[in-house]
Amino acid sequence: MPKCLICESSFAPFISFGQMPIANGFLRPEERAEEYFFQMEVGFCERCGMVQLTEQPAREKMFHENYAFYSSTSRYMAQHFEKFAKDVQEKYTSSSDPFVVEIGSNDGIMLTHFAQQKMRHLGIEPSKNVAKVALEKGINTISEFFDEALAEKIVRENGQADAVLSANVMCHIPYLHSVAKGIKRLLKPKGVFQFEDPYLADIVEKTSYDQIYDEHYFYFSLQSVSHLFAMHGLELVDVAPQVTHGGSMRYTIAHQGAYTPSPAVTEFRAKEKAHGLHLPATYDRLRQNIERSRAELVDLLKRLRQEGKRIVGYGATSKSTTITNYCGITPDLVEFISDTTPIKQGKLSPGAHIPVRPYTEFSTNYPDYALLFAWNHAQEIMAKEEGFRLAGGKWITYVPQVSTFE
Ligand code: DWN
Ligand code: SAH
Repeated sequence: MPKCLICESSFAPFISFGQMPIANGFLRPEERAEEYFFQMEVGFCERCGMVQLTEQPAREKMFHENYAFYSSTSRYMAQHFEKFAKDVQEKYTSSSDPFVVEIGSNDGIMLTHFAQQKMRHLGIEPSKNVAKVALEKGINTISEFFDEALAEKIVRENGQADAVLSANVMCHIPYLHSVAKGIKRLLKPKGVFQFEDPYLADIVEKTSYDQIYDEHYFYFSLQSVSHLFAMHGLELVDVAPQVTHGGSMRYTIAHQGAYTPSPAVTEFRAKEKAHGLHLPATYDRLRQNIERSRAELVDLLKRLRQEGKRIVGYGATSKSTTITNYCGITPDLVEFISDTTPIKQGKLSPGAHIPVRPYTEFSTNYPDYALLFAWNHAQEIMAKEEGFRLAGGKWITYVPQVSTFE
């Protein structure tokens, strides 16, 4: 039986997705023979409440000099991180020469707002290509994986930090004990660690199982997060739900006793109990919902194809790798996937080998249906796709339910 990476208890997986490729491993046709797969299973640790994969590919297979996700591809996300940065500046950077660290800073989408203020900052970003984009924007960035040893080095060279930030990164790191020790070392006595990640309650409620893929080792709740950090003398002092990535939670962590926990912590803990996030039965139900969602999506796509409709994917997201591989969606069902990211274009989607094409191929020859793989950006996308709607195009979504809309 696999062991929980947080509390070392044994747990049984509640679902297996079978063999999955690297979610962001877009490939050239000639690379098909060497494509890497791993067994993707997810389990719930009854002891500490952590939902987690049982296996993950080596980090260098996922995060490297050709990492395919560039944060700045969404304008909405750029605004989100600007607000995040402003909030941190207002609340936590009043010391004489504040220092802010971001873990997994990607192309600098958030740190740019600290660089513009000429505030001391440091981005830690192991994927060299996206780190290079940040460096070119004048954002201090080192291309390393964050862990305890790196935190020690940062403190030696820069002193401790007023704020350590991280968005959609903590859930990617299996060695979280080393990370938590690093945070403990890095924070000033009144310093805060603020991070956000997709929230387990949203995944369960919306059956958004496409959040499950190689990079996302953990699926956090207040219960699992507070337990983990308490093991290292750190305390969960605030939480704030976010609409990003289909429902996320921002957690504020500080040294034990440094701040009084906010009422939101008590409120969301109670909500988690009411939703049964601490009960194995919740995950049995999630598995059933996932299986039903898959059957409905495959039926819909097959029916539309039998009617002669053209279907194109919208957004070659990491999430779409889970959907296409688990549902067996290949180019006979989805002709191609449109994506604005140059590094993905002209390649094949991981595992399912659906061609990824530039956005112009979508906009100059609208399909009958667009399968919205980037459903988390629906608001931004609907606003710019009025033309598709006016041309009679329809959307297919699978979150929270399989359905079509105009
Ligand atoms: O956690 C993670 C999050 C932050 O980002 C990473 N593990 C990887 C990545 O996940 P994702 O690939 O599911 O993220 P997105 O933001 O849902 O990806 C959107 C994709 O859609 C990008 O490839 C860009 C593309 N896109 C597009 O073609 N047209 C996006 C928008 C908004 C558009 O209008
Ligand atoms: N923060 C950005 C990027 C999220 S994608 C956003 O929210 O849009 C996840 C990022 O984490 C990738 O850029 C990846 O290279 C980085 N990453 C993965 N493991 C890491 C680690 N151990 N330390 C720091 N960054 C890491």
